[in-house]
Amino acid sequence: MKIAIVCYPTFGGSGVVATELGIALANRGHQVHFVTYRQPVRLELLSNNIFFHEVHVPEYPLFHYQPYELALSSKLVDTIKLHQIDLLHVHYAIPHAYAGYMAKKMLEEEGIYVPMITTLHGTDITLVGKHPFYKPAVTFSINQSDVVTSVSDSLKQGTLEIFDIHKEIEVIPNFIDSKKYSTSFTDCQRTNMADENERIITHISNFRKVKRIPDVIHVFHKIQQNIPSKLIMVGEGPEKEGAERLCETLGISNQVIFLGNSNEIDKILCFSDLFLLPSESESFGLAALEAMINKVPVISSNAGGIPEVNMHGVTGFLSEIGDIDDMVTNAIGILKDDSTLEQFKKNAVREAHKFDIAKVLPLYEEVYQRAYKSRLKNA
Ligand code: GMT
Repeated sequence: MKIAIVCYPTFGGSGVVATELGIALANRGHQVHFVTYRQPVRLELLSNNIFFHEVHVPEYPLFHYQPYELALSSKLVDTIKLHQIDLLHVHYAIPHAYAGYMAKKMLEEEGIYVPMITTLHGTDITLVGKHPFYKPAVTFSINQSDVVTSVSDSLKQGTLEIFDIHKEIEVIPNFIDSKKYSTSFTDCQRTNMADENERIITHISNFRKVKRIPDVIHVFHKIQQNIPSKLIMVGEGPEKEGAERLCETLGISNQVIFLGNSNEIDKILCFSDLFLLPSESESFGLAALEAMINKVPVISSNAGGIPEVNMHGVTGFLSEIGDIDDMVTNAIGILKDDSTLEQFKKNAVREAHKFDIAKVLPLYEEVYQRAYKSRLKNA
């Protein structure tokens, strides 16, 4: 099949999922065309069945806001016609489902019918999409999609509560390619990061408010009073500066390493003993799953879809949002001795395998087949 994928090309989870899905589809013999404003970060190599089409938005001084949706929908129309694309898969409703719908309509004028699959990822619904300024357009474009998928059951329920949706929402969870991790690094270069007697605790995110970065620091502050440890903070975002200042105030700057954005997440997770994810809201928590496949147990909040990934008492622990003391108690419970930590590590990787791409990819392919058949009906 020839599939056009629209996504954000940045470090965010939705872009990562879309890119990894595209790569996996290409490995299965499909032809995949990414349409976005920059080559996606995890898309290192293009090949004879992976293409990238850049959306350019020409600057014009009259416009206070440059019209990205317009440029994207035009690019979709051109790409779909030129490469005879069979279906369109848009990740993140805003503004991708809206631009995709416009492209569909323009193509229909020319007698071309392309089904559109919209995958909801989280903040497009829970944070941005529900804003009254966006809600009517988001509701409309979700309802106009041929198939709608959501990355967790929690996000599905949230979407149905917030919007007036009369389309079936199918849950297809996020995934991980466990084969990529079976050749795990044996030399984790742990000694570069911490002393031998120290535990390594990691947090990876886009450092937005929703991630509750101060909770990460406070939880670590209390853990290190009981257990010698280092904290590795990976990512960039608006809360980073405040986090650095908080570390100074608490006198723990020499134990916290800020690494910035990284393409070597698995190398970092390879030497980690614990992952912290105290988010306010999280539709799935792909970062937690990436930790788990790298044998790292997770201490998290119970927000949104996290309980569908992190199994309480098995792969880590869940706490109420903001319950720092409970997170500390749970973290110490895991880190206190090697045999307990080892058990949680084993559980984490075992549970992560349940989200292997080999199990999830067929669910997307089945959706594509169904949508493709509707294309034939409408042709
Ligand atoms: O977490 C973020 O702020 C990034 C956001 C995104 O749009 O990429 O992540 C969302 O999608 C991921 C992939 O489906 C999910 O794993 C994250 O849980 C979700 N984030 C939120 O719901 C806050």
